[in-house]
Amino acid sequence: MTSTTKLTTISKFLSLVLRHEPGRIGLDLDCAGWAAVDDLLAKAAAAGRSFSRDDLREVITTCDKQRFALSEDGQRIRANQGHSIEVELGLPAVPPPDVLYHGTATRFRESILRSGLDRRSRHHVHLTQNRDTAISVGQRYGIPLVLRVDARQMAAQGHTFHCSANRVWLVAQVPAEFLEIVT
Ligand code: HQG
Repeated sequence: MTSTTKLTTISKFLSLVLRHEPGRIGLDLDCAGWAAVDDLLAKAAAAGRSFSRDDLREVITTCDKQRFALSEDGQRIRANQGHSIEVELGLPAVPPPDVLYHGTATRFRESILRSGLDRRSRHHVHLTQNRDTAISVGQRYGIPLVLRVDARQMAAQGHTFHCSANRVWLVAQVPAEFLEIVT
């Protein structure tokens, strides 16, 4: 059993190289964001970030947010969402639940109410069905601001939603008219 601290460190490293900067260790991702596990292990080790295949499996299976997925044959790994680099995850469009939530920082309140939620450096705006999850996402910034998104109306007006393998709801933007402050 690997320590939680070590698993968290590996998870953060995987987020970095699988979502944002594969080039930092010379890792190749295909257009759908997959990296070969052997290549990842070798290049991580060469960069001084050694961990085993078992460590990797443990991160994937125990990670609270299920951030990473293995291919069916176990040979490839990718991040389920959260990329800033260009990848095509191939997620189908799905009808959203009526209400979704977004957790953010109270200091963004005025800007968001003025111009809506935009995707910033990521591919999509990240939304959740679970209000508590939105609170914890917001708490990363300090005092959280939780917004309710009228996803039903958005979908009715033609906005396309996707749901990642780890149940994060993804949309290109949320215009301000669909937002309401919860807390
Ligand atoms: C904000 C974590 C001002 C937006 C979390 C957010 C999530 C605006 C920030 C995942 C704005 C972007 C994603 C506007 C958007 N004015 N601020 N018009 N529009 N923003 O990190 O949603 O642990 O890219 O509210 O749990 O915070 O990495 O997005 O605060 O699921 O797996 O701009 O990251 O998951 O920040 O977090 P981010 P996020 P992981």
